[in-house]
Amino acid sequence: MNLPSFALLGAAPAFERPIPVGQLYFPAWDRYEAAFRGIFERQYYTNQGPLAIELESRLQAFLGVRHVICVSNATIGLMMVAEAMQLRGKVILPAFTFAASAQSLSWTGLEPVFCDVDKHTGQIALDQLAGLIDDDTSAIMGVNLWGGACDPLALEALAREHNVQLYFDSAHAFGCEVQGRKIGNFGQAEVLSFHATKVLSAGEGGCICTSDDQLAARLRNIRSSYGAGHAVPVVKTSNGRMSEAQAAIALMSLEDFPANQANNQQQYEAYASGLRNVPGVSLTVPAGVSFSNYQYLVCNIDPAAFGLPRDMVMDLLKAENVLARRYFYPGIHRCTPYVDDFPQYQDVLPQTDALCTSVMQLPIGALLTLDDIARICQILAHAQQHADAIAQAMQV
Ligand code: T4K
Repeated sequence: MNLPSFALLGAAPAFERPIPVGQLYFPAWDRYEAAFRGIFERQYYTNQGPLAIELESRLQAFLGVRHVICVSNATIGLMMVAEAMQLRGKVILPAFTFAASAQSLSWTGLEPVFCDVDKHTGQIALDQLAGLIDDDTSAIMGVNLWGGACDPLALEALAREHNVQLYFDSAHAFGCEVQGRKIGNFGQAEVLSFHATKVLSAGEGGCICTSDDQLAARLRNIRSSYGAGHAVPVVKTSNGRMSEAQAAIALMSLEDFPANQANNQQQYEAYASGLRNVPGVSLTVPAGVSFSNYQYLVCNIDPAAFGLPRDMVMDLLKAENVLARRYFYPGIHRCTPYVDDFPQYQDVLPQTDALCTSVMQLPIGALLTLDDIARICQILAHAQQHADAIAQAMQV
């Protein structure tokens, strides 16, 4: 590729259609049709219908967990867990996460305490956690990031030692294993996302996993103010029900998880080999897991070695119709309302701030071929080779 052929500089884009990040798996139409015909025949749209019940029981078997409570999305799942665990005061979580992790605390009247992350893995910095626990701390929320894990076994030991509760935002971690144990089996509860961009998709959806019978009963009551079976006293109820349409899609996606995981892993390896010799691009290996879903392709751009800053690389890719994303930017501590309410975190999370400026997600998943990946790697390699000229042309 010669310099003038970059789309950012006026050439035709490398891809005719935008290539998004995210799994975005769409099972064959005839399977959709059959599943949705069943919903029409039963004339039952929602509220613990047969597909939602089947999904919960299949997930329990797949994950090896006692209770799976399906919900309409992971954000509401996190809010429900904070409420059901009867948390008070402060909850420690990483600042390097999606807004929903912290927002779920705001919705339940809890104070977030932001912890920094490890600069290599992006996972919560274990060595800093103990120093953040005080008398007002009721829980730690671990976030299992990018198909990796934040050392849930070490977190369990730490939570026990300090007598605080522990739960996980495992939105990114469906199917991942830590020392052979599936995500979903750690802490008091874990929340998984089944958003369309995730490896297990319900379009929108998620689930809560727990082995605690009482917590599960409270969660079922909070999920829905009626039709919840065994009633227990809860202060608040909501509507976190998963519809039959969502459950139908998730059941197909669950069946195809092994194939989608294998496809992601093959794509990860293709990126690893395609980018191996590109200066300034380093791939993040899924951390702390014995098995990953490989649902995110995360790389770091070192501007000095690459010759361009991360955001310029993203602009260049976008012009080629490659929709790379910055998960996450900015850190939650720099977002409203936390930036105003908790100014004490502005200068104490250096690794979070550094990752926010260097991390970039590239497309991986069902919409992509290995040829597409080879082209994306080629674009990056050529951009790096022509970085000086591109920077000059773009007047960086
Ligand atoms: N905790 C963590 C750590 C999380 O990362 C998330 C969500 C949650 C909790 C909460 O989970 P949920 O409540 O969402 O279940 C996305 C997702 O919406 C969100 O699920 C995800 N994490 C977050 C990291 O990313 P966006 O705004 O970047 O995604 P969106 O909708 O723009 O989609 C990405 C790309 O895919 C775009 O280029 C558009 C394309 N796309 C998307 C959909 C849904 C398609 O082409 N087709 C589609 O159907 O937030």
